[in-house]
Amino acid sequence: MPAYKRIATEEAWSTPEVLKGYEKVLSTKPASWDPGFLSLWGHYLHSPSQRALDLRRRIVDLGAERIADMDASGIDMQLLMLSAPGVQVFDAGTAVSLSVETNNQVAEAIRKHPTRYCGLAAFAPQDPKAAAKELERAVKKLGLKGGLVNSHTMGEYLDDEKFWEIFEAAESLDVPIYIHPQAPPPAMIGPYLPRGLDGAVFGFAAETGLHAMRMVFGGVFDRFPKLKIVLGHLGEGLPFWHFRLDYMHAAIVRSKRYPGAGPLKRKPSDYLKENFWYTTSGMQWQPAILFCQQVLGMERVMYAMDYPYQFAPEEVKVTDDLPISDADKKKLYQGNAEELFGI
Ligand code: 1DF
Ligand code: MN
Repeated sequence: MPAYKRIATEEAWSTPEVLKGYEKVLSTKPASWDPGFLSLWGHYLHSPSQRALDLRRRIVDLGAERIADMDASGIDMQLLMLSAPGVQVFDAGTAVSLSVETNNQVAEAIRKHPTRYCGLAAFAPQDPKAAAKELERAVKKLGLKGGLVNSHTMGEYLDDEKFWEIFEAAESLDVPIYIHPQAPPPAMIGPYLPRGLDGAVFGFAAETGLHAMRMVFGGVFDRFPKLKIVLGHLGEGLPFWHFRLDYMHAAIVRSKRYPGAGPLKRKPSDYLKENFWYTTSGMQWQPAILFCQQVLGMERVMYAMDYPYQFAPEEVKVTDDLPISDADKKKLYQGNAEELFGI
């Protein structure tokens, strides 16, 4: 028995109602409306491949099969989040009502299995006021641990001030917002598609890293200095970029090159170190994990599996075998998540 609980912090679920909504989007919107969504859910909902079959069964299950899979891979607890793109492809009314409905459902599963599950709240950025209200309800009434946004909402990013009441709510509730990937939006995805680079293989990281950097350069954290953001996939590559981001941002500011990229109170890397937390989802590779721990600090990196997309029990061993102390392993697997999410 290890001397820590394994809490997996980016674990996906969905509901038959949301998947039915995706079917409706796929059958009613033209393919050009959102090629990334078509690539992702056109595949997972319709492919006869074993990977897609397993995914369709596992993603909607919060009962016996999921718990058995957790037991088989040594996962004590999952932090559940509504799988990408969540409610963010629906019209505002549908998105708000489905966010409320899915938050109620995940809260019910957590009540049934309080030692195995905790969760984040879905919300609908399409209606920022309703999103802020739902985040507050989900945290205060349902006991969810923060909010989840599946990156862009129909091509829009949260650095746009019209979304900032969501950050106001998160800051005043003192809960983090997880920015989970989704496919790049129509304006970005063109060159990714022909070589299969739009999804989790690379496009997700380009899109989600961009989202985080728009927030940093857009001054979101000067306006909301206590805002806590979580990124998966070891920060979508951003930890590797600190030096260049700082150097080039300073050059951009000095030369007054862009009206939308003005001076900031701190260096870009300071925000990435002080306002962001990181999970290891899909990145069970020791050199990358050790680099992130070195650059970001032992307190900032948390374990995640990315079930059921990356249900790989053997990868737990990679994390167990990291050449770090048992105390640091406990931070990675348990302590950092307990502290950040209030588990
Ligand atoms: C995939 C990967 C899909 C991740 C996901 O949600 C997801 C995938 C739709 O492999 O297609 O969350 N992921 O986080 O790496
Ligand atoms: Mn994921």
